[in-house]
Amino acid sequence: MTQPSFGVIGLAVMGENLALNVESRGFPVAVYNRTAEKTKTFMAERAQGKNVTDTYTVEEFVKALAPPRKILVMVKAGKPVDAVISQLKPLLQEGDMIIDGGNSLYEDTQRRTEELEAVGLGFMGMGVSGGEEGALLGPSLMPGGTPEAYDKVESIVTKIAAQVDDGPCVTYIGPGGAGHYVKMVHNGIEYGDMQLIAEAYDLLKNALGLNHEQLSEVFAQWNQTEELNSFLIEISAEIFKKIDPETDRPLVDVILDSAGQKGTGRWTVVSSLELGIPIPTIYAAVNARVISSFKEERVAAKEQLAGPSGKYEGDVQSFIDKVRDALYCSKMCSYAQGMALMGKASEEFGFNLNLSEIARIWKGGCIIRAGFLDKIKAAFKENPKLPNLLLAPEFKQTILDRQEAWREVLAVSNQLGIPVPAFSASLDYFDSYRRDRLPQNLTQAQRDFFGAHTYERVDKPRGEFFHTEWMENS
Ligand code: NBP
Repeated sequence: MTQPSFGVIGLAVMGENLALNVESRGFPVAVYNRTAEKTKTFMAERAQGKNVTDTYTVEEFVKALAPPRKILVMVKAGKPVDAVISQLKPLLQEGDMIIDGGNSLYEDTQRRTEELEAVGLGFMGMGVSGGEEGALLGPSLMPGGTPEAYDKVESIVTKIAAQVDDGPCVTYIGPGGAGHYVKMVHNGIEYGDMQLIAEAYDLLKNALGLNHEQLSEVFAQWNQTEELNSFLIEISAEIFKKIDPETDRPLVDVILDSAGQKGTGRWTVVSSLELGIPIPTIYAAVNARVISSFKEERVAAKEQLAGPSGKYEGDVQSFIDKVRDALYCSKMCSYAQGMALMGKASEEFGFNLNLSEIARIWKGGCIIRAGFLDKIKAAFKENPKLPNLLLAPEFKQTILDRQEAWREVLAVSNQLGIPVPAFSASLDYFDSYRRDRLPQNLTQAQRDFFGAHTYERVDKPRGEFFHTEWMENS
């Protein structure tokens, strides 16, 4: 058996499946997991007869690998990554490389890159998306680090990634924490997509009264459309069909309406606030998960805070079509926000991101994979400096054509008291972005009134600042 030069540390769902994926493409693999029992189970149940070397100490793991070693770390983000790095560091030699494939915060990746490069070791922060199945059969990969480090892993990552019509779903993203930054924004967009879909579901179920078979049919039809065809719409159609064996009810109805989160959505919002790029749809999605978690409080509040209820009384099919349009318009706004955030981060952190390529590698393997990413790819290929996706010819006309339906859906939601925070945040984003005059002239006047913060004037060049003694002679 050829000695492996590629190893995986961390045999939870992602590590196990990535190790098997790498092995299936013809690369022998060594594996190690802190808890030995997991390694033994993995070897017995999934890796038997495969080109996988099991090891039970970090020393044994490093010895099993031929230099230059490429070590993929798939452990829980945060302290565990530092713990693994500090165990590996004294055992590795110049030219070896650690690849952190977890959902690490990009700033941690930046720090780890500097620390390891200072001692002659390579380090890459690689975003991996696609969940369990993607990891096994082909994920979308977002590797960041030096171009030289990428050259060393290119032959492997291009083989293990999902393959789409225009190549493997992997590309060199950029230096330092670029890969993890892009993965973080991918997850923020994923939060946005999931919330928008949840709002569409809420409207179809509660404003129209569709049952679960009808919901499944609508989502399956939407999945056939060029604009909404996507993994998340596809799995939603399947979810509505699933019956709970215990209660014989649709399983989705039995699931508690309290959403979890692991932090990447929140990090995306924090970064957007730091960089001054509004991402209200994604922020609304994060907040929607938070408020959903106040289950007991919401149940108690229902008794005290009455509001409108009832069903939509117009034509059902036409309203379904309008919800589809509202979903698509909102989705365009959400992606416009995510792409704008990456554009700003690219400038600010010197990532030199290729937004067209990023849209391309999200076409397959990852959770947000969708037909319409092809259009985003084309838009940024045509104009890499596009200030906002909504201005791209591919999107501009579509949103203009559908805005009336979008507005009607929001009006109906408001009348019926059905919360649609991400639909609303998207429309507010659209309306704010397209307005040449916003009411922040008053904000500036107030700031100058109470804090002498000064203001600029519409009839004077930008950069000239004025102050008024507001209470004088009044
Ligand atoms: P988890 O995030 O659940 O992490 C479990 C793994 O971390 C186990 O192998 C565990 O070893 C190891 N570990 C921990 Br916890 N502390 C450790 C330490 N101090 N030293 C060494 N090992 C330690 O696994 P996962 O769900 O496979 O995800 C791995 C990474 O990939 C995470 O960063 C995750 O956010 C990211 N990710 C996950 C998905 C997904 O769908 N699950 C998708 C994309 C990215 P043990 O067995 O000894 O406890």
